[in-house]
Amino acid sequence: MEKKTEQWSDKKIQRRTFFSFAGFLLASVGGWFSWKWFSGLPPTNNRLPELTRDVLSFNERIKDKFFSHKHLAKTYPKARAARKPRLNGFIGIKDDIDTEKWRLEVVSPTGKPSIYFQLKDIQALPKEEIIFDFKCIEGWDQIVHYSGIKFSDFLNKYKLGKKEGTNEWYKYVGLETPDAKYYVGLDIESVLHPQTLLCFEVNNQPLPKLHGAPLRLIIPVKYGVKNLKRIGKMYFSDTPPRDYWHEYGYDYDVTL
Ligand SMILES: Nc1nc2c(c(=O)[nH]1)N[C@H]1C(S)=C(S)[C@@H](COP(=O)(O)O)O[C@H]1N2
Ligand SMILES: [Mo]
Repeated sequence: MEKKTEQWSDKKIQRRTFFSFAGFLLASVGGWFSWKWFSGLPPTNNRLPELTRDVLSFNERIKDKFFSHKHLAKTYPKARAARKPRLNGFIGIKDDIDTEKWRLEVVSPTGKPSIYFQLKDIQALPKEEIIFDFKCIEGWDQIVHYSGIKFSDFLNKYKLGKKEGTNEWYKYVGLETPDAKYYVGLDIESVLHPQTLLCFEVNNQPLPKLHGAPLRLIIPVKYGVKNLKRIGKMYFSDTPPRDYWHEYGYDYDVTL
């Protein structure tokens, strides 16, 4: 009885050895043939650029994930958001504001008259929300829940931010409070980032005055300083717009 099992297992081992060796042979021969096929393709063959393009765009995707403005900030479940988000920085928002009379002024880069938007023009776009870790350069952070519209949707819908008659974006966007006391400059890549929002709600409620009513910027790829509250004016340029904290020596970019 014991003898028999031993014989069987010997046979099994032999069979396995044979198959794995055959598999190895097949793989090598297959590999050699596909290499022959690939390298032997005439340069005019359409399949060749297609294959290399696949590899290139794969590399591109990896690069974008780790090194570009396109990476997404981490998001959290709503339950993690602060019920009473911290308030910080009140430059340009201390005066009272009549949100009915408020308008967002968008300055024409070519000297035409400004365009003025009401809140309802902004709220006409698809609503988006984000729950993310808001980080202030002073050293605190907090998970917050904001809603608004994508900045990119706003620009695309109202055809703003591109050079006249072209498909080319201006390199920067400038934002200022209505009294021009606080102002920031933003690179266009960060403005067009899918998580960059023009917000009118926090925790599903209209923005309180000190969080930037009626409209504030939420730009999760940057530190708090760039998240301008109470936007009054927007403009476009190819040179870096003036930036309040940069004038006090902070890094212009403050990308996280
Ligand atoms: N108008 C205006 N926006 C501002 C500031 C400011 O002083 N004035 N401070 C900035 C800074 S430094 C931070 S950390 C955030 C704080 O936003 P919060 O008060 O909603 O938490 O607002 C930013 N936006
Ligand atoms: Mo901040």
